[in-house]
Amino acid sequence: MTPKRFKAAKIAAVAKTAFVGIGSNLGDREENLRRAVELLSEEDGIEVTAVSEIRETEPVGPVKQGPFLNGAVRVETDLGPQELLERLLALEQRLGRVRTQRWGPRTIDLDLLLYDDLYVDEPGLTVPHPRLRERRFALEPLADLAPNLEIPGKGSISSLLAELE
Ligand code: GSY
Repeated sequence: MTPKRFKAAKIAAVAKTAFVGIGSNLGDREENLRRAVELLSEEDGIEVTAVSEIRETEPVGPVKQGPFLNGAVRVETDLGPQELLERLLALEQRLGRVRTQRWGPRTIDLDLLLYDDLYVDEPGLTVPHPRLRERRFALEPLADLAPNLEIPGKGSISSLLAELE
């Protein structure tokens, strides 16, 4: 009997769900975000499964700068969290991000917000993102995609947003 042939899947059957925050406040912000999502979806081992609403948000933090466009993306991936983070950093570079000033303006920001129900605290990798709780600009897009999602050790996204009210 001839074995059935299957088209190779882009990602393994056992994939993890992760959420990536996207932001831009330099150059053509909308185009930067659009291109980031496009490149992310072209990466091996990453499938973009949902994109939140994109919102204009006031800058948060110590640096005076222009407003951001922020959103979030849900991905299915067979990469581990460290490898996924490395891909995000490489994509930021491809999209022209130059790290000159901490907290400063940027063409693109790709933040690993959540990876499955994993809690990791290692040098260079903290998941859930360490400042997620304080960041309405990250929580609101996450709420578009998964309002009832539990953030390990912190509660649901909607309850964290309610705490910010
Ligand atoms: O890592 C976040 C970069 N960032 C942002 C942002 O994405 N949005 C808003 N509204 N303020 C910010 N401040 C910083 S730093």
